[in-house]
Amino acid sequence: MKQPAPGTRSRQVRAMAIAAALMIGCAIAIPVVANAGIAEGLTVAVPVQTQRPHVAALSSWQRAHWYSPGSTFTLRGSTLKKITKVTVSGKPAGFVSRSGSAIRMRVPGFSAPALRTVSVYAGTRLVFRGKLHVSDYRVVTDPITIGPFPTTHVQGLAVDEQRGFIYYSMTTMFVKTDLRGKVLGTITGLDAHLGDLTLNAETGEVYGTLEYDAQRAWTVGIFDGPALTTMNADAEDSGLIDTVTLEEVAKDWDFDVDGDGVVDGDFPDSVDHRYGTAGVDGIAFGPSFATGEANTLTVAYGIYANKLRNDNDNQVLLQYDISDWAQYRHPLNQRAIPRTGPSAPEGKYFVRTGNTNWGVQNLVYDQTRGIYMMSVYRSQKRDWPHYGMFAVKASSTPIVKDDGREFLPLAKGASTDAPTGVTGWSPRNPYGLFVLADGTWLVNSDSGVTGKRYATTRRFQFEPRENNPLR
Ligand SMILES: [Ca+2]
Ligand SMILES: [Ca+2]
Ligand SMILES: [Ca+2]
Repeated sequence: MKQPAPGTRSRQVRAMAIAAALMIGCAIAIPVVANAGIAEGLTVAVPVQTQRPHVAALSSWQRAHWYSPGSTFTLRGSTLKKITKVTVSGKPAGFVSRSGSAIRMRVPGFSAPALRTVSVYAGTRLVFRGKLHVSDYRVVTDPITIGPFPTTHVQGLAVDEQRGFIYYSMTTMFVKTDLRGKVLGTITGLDAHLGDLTLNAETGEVYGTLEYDAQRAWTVGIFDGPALTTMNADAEDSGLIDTVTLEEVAKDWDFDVDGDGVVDGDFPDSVDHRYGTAGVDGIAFGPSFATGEANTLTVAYGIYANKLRNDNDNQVLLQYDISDWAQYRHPLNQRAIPRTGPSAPEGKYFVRTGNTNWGVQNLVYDQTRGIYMMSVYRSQKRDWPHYGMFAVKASSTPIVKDDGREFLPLAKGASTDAPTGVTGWSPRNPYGLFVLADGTWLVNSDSGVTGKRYATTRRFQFEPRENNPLR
């Protein structure tokens, strides 16, 4: 390529600088001695911007949230009047409203959900670049109904916003859909009770409570959700499920409470089974109560309803650091559940709510409010309130009782029962809960008959002052 003659390049630099200065309209020309290696004895005009349009970065909330085409996002900053164009991955975003410090933009449509680049221009000049998750799906605004499935009712829900999947536990079936509810795969052949679900956002794997009562094996089933792409994949042959057995649960279930030398079988009226332990159900990832460490797994007990004993008036939560669980994971073998797992949890906590029918049904962590929420089938005991949801702050300090047990206080609900001090909410029974990164709640309801069962997922805002807080 031919080199420009000495002076040509410097004239171009100067012309460009002056053009830029004129475009901004308030530049001041300052004589600058250019690098002698480029040209000698030249002056160039350097624009000084006194009113540079400024766009603040998109907030982490905006980046994390999935936007549907047609929905809006907001750019904030100062002196935004000069902004002439905003694009999302090259497609123009529509101005909805603008003020001096905020512009609301409409998200353009795309054929596939992805992380999209937001570019903001003042004239031809790019003044900001950021990222927004854009999805063609409307999971979060429209009700989704799936089914019918040849099972009993829906038990749990987990949503992977990043990868675009929803997972359902249908008691004996595991169902994967896209964010519109189109079924992408199912796992059948589960000879167990699959209860609540949760998502390990780091790996995309789904963790669910999987009970093999006849073998007295209470496990966490780890489902390779992203890899499930077929209908009726076999629970064992597909290789999609690992189990980790929780021996702590077996220790409490096997406890001979009345000391007659015999541990009763699996029935609610039994006096055995310490704390009324029936198994496991609620499960959620969230912070550790002991260390605050994120991505700690909490598993809640299923508890028998029994009005004739008092050691069953608490929910029981076990917390596990799963970072060393690779050593315990074993492919599902339903004839002989591998009893590999941690011998004890990192933390074991009691929450006084009164006895409830089957303990914690759904456990979720709401990161925007810093609370764990437990939904239950209500208490049958006369002297206790019959709330359906209870919250515990992740930051709460456990209170150690004389017998060494650690108790977590309830966070204040919409109603409080003065005699017991129990506080909570009274929603309609959810059959699966999940809280999205932006703090909106997804709630399952159940319909149909056994053998032809449907699940419907709806989006709600959580209103902590309302007795029915999900509306
Ligand atoms: Ca006994
Ligand atoms: Ca359940
Ligand atoms: Ca859960």
